[in-house]
Amino acid sequence: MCGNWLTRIARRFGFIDTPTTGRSTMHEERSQKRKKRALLVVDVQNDFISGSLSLSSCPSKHDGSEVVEPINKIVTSPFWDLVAYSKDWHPPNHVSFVTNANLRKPHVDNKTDLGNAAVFDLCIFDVDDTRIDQVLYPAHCVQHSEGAELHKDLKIVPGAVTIHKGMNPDIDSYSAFFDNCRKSETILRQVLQDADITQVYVCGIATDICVNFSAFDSHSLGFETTLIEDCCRGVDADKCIETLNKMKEEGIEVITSDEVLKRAEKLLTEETNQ
Ligand code: VGL
Ligand code: ZN
Repeated sequence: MCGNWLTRIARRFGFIDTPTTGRSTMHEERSQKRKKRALLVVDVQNDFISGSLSLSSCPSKHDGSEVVEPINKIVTSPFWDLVAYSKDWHPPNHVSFVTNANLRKPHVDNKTDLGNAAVFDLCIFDVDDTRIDQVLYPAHCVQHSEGAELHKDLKIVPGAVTIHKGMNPDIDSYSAFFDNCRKSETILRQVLQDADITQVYVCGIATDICVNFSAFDSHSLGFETTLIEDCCRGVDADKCIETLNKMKEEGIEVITSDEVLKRAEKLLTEETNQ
């Protein structure tokens, strides 16, 4: 175990060659060092734009459809080595639905009347002796429903990966990487690692919820993480500002889609001049 670990570190820092590839050429060394970028498009689904959990009916009153144009502008760029779209993908008995508040046992610390629970109430459930803190929402993004589809005008690039999340009826999943209890994870981390991705750019809906959790998980997993702010809309405008400030404090870069295009252009010029 210890030997394997040392070997991996030594290989990572270039002290030894990997036995499978033998001595690497200059070209291979350059491409090994090259940064690889992924774009993660979070939850650009009908229910958050025009459906049951439309941002326009949330405190922010945002128009979620406004993310489509700036995302379409960047998503087809050769800047990306990988593009992933996440989808909130809930079963009908999901713990986050206000209509299901009565289905589960209240935890001793719960203060909300589960018989009269309302949207945005915080409930505390006891599921198999695990405490589940859950904000309630209208039923949304039910598996295979129209509301769970991505917005019809969003460009889907060939070869992109779809990440489904929130399938466990008892545990919500704001992040495209892990559920809210970090008990299970989606395929996203593995997909990014298999493609040697080092940088993850995040955009989509909602800035203060699923985009927030996905970006922080990406950062905590060691990916250089960037938020594209004009490609995001949120549930609560003040919380969106708080989210962006916290990101900047903790080392998540916040930029615009125009800056992404500038970087893409610069990279293309560098590569053609090599
Ligand atoms: C989301 C609330 C509930 C999101 C998902 O995508 O931000 N928000 N489920
Ligand atoms: Zn959800």
